[in-house]
Amino acid sequence: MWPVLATMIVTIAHRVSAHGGALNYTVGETWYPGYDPYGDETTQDAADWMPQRKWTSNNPIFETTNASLSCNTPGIPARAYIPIAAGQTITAVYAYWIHTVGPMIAWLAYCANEANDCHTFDSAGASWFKIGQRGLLSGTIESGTWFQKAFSNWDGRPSLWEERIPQTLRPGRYLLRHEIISLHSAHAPQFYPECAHLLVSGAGQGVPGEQYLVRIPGVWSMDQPEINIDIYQPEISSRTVYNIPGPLVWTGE
Ligand SMILES: [Cu+2]
Repeated sequence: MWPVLATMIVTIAHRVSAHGGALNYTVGETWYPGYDPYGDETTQDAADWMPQRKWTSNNPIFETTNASLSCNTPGIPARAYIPIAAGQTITAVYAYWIHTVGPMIAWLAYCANEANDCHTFDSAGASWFKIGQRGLLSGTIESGTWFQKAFSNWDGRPSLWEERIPQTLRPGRYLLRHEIISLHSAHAPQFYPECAHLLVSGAGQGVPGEQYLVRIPGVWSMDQPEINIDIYQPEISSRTVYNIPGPLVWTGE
């Protein structure tokens, strides 16, 4: 499995020179291919096996109010689901990642229509909650080690981002959203979101409270100093703390 995956990823990496996104997912030993933004659209749009919402460019989104901020452009729902048990870990696989500064956040949203069907669920109406976030691990905002910096690599191997589905989460169908925010351009944050469909099993009853829930777009704004930031400004560049904005992570406890 892994040599095949690595070969495919290197192929994609060579074809697409800039930026990036979540290309595949793994749960345990099982690999779920996502939407290849530079692959054949007709085949992928009709694919029964596709668990990732459609995206057609790995370019960033720049506007905090852009409707595509929820599930990228065009964000058309997928047909399939990645099965996962609450408490299990899912790994998002990126071909490679080149940016180094800014937070990375994993989100879930219950597909809150009558049928609990993500294929007919509009992400504009989603109530998102964080299940994990990764920020500045050591050093300073400008030159320290962010998770994003550790995540980026140039050696041809994929970058792996693991997050756990909260153990107590109520089972059902959910959107999973991986978001990388890159802050290397002063006052010009870049957002890289991709969404997948999850079918969560388990016996939990956990539902996050209102204080954990946000709309996307909505959660980010250029009024937030952590988003509208100039990391090269001396007073900011030397800081050793970066508070990831938005709600607290819901751990299920
Ligand atoms: Cu980029």
